[in-house]
Amino acid sequence: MQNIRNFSIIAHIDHGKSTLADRILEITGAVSKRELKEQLLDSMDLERERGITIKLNAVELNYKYNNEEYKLHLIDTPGHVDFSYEVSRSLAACEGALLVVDAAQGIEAQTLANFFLALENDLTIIPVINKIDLPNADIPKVKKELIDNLGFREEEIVCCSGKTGEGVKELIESVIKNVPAPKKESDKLRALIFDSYFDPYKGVIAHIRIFDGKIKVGDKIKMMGAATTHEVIELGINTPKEVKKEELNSGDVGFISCNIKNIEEVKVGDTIIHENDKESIALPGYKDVKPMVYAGIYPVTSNKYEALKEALMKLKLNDASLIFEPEVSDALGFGFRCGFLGLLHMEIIQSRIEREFNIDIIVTSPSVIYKVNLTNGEELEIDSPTKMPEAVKIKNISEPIVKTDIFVPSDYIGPIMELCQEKRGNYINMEFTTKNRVNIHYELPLSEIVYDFFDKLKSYSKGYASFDYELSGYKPSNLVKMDILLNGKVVDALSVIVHKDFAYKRGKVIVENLKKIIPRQMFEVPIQAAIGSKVIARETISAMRKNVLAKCYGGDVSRKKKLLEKQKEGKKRMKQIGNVEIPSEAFLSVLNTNEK
Ligand SMILES: Nc1nc2c(ncn2[C@@H]2O[C@H](COP(=O)(O)OP(=O)(O)OP(=O)(O)O)[C@@H](O)[C@H]2O)c(=O)[nH]1
Ligand SMILES: [Mg+2]
Repeated sequence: MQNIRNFSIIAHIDHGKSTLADRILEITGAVSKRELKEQLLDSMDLERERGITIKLNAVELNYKYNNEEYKLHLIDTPGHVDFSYEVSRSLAACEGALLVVDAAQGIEAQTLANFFLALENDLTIIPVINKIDLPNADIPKVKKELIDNLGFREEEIVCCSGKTGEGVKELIESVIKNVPAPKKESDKLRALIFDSYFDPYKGVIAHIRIFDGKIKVGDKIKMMGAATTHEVIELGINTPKEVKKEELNSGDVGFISCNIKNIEEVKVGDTIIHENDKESIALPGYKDVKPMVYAGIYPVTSNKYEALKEALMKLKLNDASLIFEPEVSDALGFGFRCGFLGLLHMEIIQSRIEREFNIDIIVTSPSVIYKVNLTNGEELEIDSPTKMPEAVKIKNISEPIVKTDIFVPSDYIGPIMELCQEKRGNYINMEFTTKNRVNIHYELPLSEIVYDFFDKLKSYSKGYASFDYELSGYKPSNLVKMDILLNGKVVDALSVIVHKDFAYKRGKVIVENLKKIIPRQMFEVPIQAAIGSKVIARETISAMRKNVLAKCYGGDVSRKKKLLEKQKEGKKRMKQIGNVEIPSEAFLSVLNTNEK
C-alpha cells in the first residue's frame, strides 16, 4: 500500500488532460506506441467525435522509481462545467490531483472551480503547466497566476507538454514524491462505488475504490445503502485493458461484477462491506446533485415507452447526475421529465439514447425550477411550464439566480457587461487576476443562461471568455407563461415561461421558427403565441398537397418506390399533434433565439 498513488487529472475544458493521460500511459508502458491513439481514454464514440471527455476514466499503471515498483491509479476527468459531478466523484476516490493549466491560456473558470473541489476533498494538488510546446506559451505569466491567485509555491509547479512528452516523466515522479499513499482505517472491507455501467451479459459493473480491508472473488458482500447482498463473481482492474483479479486490496481502484440485473440495486456513492459486518459505518459517499435544467423526453412512437424507461435507467447507472420521472403530455403522450446539469448534458443524453439504445425521441424545450406563490398562501416548485397554475391564482413567481465567474481579457470587459445587462444581469464586482485579465461577477437569471448565453459569450469575447456559475438563490421576477397554438389548439409541450418584457420578441421568433420547420399540410395552419387568451404573435403556414410522385409520372416503378420510402423515412420523426404533423426538432426550436 505504501507504493500506491491515486490521483485525478483535473483542468478547464481542452487544457490537455486526456492528451497528458496518453503520454503517461505511454511512458509507463501501459500501452505500446502501436496501440496508442489520441485521447485513448475517451472511449465513447461521442467523446471521440466531439473531442471532449464526458465520462471519468480510471486506469492502473506500473512505474519503477528508485528501484521500487509503484502502482499508479490515474483518473482522467471531463473539463466542461456540465460534467463537474464526474470530477467530484473522481476526487473522492483519490489522494491527489494534477491541476493542469494550458500555458497559453492561463487560469480559466473551471480551473478555479476544480481547484476548490480538490481542496474540499483535502487532496494534495500538483500544479501543472501544460502545452509548453505551443509557440504562444507564456510560462512565467502562468506561473505567476498560479502563485498569486491559488497560492502555490514556484518549486511545486511542473511544466510539461502532453504533445511532445517533455516533462511528463518528472510529472509522474512528482506524483510519487508528493501524493500521499492511501491509508486504511481498519481491516474490515469498505469500498466506495464511484461509477458504474450496465453490461448486457454480466449485468451491473461497478467501479470501486477499496478504502479498507480486501475483497475476493466468491465473497458475500452487502451494499449498505441499497441493503442488498450479493456474491462477487468477478473482480479486475483497467490497464486500460480489463484484467481480471482474484482480489482487490485497500488502496486499489478496480471493478466488480456480481451478476446484478436489477439496476436499482447499485447506487453510485454507496459503500460495499462484507455481508456479516454489522459495525462498519458507510463512507461519506456523494452529495445528490441538483439538476439545473429540466426537459421532457418522449418517444416518437408511443410503443417505445418501456424501452425509453429502460434506456434512462441504464444511462442513470452510468451517469449519476441524470434524474427522471414519468410525465404525461396532451400533445406527446407518455414520457419522462428529466433533470440535467446543463444544456450540453441534455444534448449528450439525447444523443446517447438515440445511438446506444436506438430510440427516436422528442426533447421539449428546457426549463429551470420556478417557485410560485399562490394567492391562497401555497408555494409550488415548478419544473415545467405545463404545470404552471392559471395566472389569476398566482401571487408571484421567483426564478433561480446564479452568480458567475467570467474570465476574460480586460479588452472585452465592455462587451461582456453589455451582454450581461441584456440578459437581465446585476453587476456585483470584478477582480483582476493578472494585469490584463479579469474575473467578472454578475448575478444572472439561470433561465437566461439556459437560452443562448454560452454562444453569445463566445461571440462577444471572440472565444476568449470562460464561464462558471453557481446557484445563489431565488428572486421574484415578472414572468409569464406563453402558450403556442397550432391550428387553434394549445400544444402543451411547446409552452415556455418568459420574462414579460421579452415575451413579444420571443413569441415572434418562436412562431417564425416554427413556420420554417413545420412542413405544409393539406390545410392552412395558423401558428400563434399567446399569453392567457391574448394572442401576441401569429404566422400562417399555407396549405399544400405534397405529391412526391408529381415530378415522375410514367417512368420507372422502382424509382417511385424509392421516393415513397424516402417520404416515409422523413415521416418517422414527425409527431402527429391533433391533425398537424410536426417534426421532432420543432420542440427544441423554441430555444433558437436567432432574431433574423
Ligand atoms: N500543442 C499542444 N497541444 C495539446 C497539448 N495537449 C493537448 N493538446 C491539444 O489540445 C486539445 C485538447 O486536448 P484534450 O487532451 O482533449 O483536452 P482535455 O483537457 O482532455 O479536454 P476535455 O476532456 O474535453 O476537458 C487537442 O486538440 C490536443 O491535441 C500539448 O501539450 N501541446
Ligand atoms: Mg479529456
